Amino acid sequence: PGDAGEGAVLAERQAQRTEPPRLFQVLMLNDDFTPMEFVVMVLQEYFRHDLDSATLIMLKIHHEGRGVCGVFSKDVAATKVELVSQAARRAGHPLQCIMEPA
Ligand code: NFA
Repeated sequence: PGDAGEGAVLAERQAQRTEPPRLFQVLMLNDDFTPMEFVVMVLQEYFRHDLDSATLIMLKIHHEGRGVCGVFSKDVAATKVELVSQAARRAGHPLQCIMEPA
């Protein structure tokens, strides 16, 4: 009576052992050649930003040199970097997309 029970105790121990997933920022870097419209398109299509948000992030990158596109688990961040880098290469733009621990 008033006791959580063996199952609940084991579940609590398991919860304490499990580390929260580490998060990674995906960023884009400024360059002198990639069109602003391409960067806005990438932010909308690959990161699900709306036009206003995508435009603000693109301008931040343009003026400050880098900007955060989103924060994801490690595997999702790595996939975003790969897909964006491929899209930029395919379009002939030098746009750089990287990830770092959040
Ligand atoms: N600096 C680029 C230009 O003037 C635009 C740009 C913004 C490129 C953000 C890369 C990232 N065309």
